[in-house]
Amino acid sequence: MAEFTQEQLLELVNTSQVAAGNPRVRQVAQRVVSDLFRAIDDLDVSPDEFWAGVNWLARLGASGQMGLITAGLGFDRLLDIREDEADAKAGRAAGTPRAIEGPLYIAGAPLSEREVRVDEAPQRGEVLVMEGRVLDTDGRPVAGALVDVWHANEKGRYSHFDPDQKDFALRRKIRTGADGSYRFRSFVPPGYAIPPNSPTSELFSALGRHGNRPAHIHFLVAAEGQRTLTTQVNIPGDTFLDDDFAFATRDGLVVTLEPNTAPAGYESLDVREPFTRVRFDFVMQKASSDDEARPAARMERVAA
Ligand code: MBD
Ligand code: FE
Repeated sequence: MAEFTQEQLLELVNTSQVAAGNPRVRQVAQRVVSDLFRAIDDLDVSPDEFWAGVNWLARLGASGQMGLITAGLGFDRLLDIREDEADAKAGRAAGTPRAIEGPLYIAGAPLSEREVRVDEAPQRGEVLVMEGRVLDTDGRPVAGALVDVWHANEKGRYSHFDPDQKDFALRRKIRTGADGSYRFRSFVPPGYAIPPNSPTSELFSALGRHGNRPAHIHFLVAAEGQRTLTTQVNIPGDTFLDDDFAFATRDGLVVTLEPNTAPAGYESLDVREPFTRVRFDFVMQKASSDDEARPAARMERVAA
């Protein structure tokens, strides 16, 4: 009764049940456990190897780096590819390409109407003004869209995850005007590198991989009746543009940096010197359900 082969044990683990539970959770858990049992046997994983893996997962969870690992092992991009495929199949592939949210979004950034300075004086790096409109797939402006923007500081670090930065530093929300327009001032950010001496860097060095992302700016764009758009734009010329550790860069999202020597018209953003201008319109798909239009980031969506 209590002596099992591997197969009998797996069957017991997967079928034991005293209540209905959640059928979908049962289905996914059964599959994952089955695949892991098989991997342990196929690869002859030793007890020390197994417990080293569990120890690493425990430290990973405690470090708050789960989202770095999902990105670095390609899961975040996989979900985007699958959504793109579903859109193509449904004949609704359109608008600005989606790009992964990443693990560094924080909800609740300060809201401004139409424009904002995202950074704070003193200026760090090249002055950047990014501007454009939020449009629907028919080219009509989306008024009152909420454009959440966040990016790394001059050291490649994100506020909230960095004790040296103020709350919501380099995180802002902009509501588009009647013509769908938005604009903001900041600086051209550098790339990002995973923290050294961390569970993530431990795995990446064991895999012989680097943990760099090319310079980028994140956006979460939400508007009534439109499908919430999560995307990023990339700064051209970065060494890691085609070698992103998170596999997240995409055609159509590498912006053009335009040198602009005439700051007239940008006084409200305190721009008084030559600056780098980026023009970019966000094009949103029409939402096919209220759920698709929820103005929520990935963890807000699934929070109990
Ligand atoms: C980032 O800045 C990022 O955007 C992602 C996806 C993963 C790690 C750091
Ligand atoms: Fe990022």
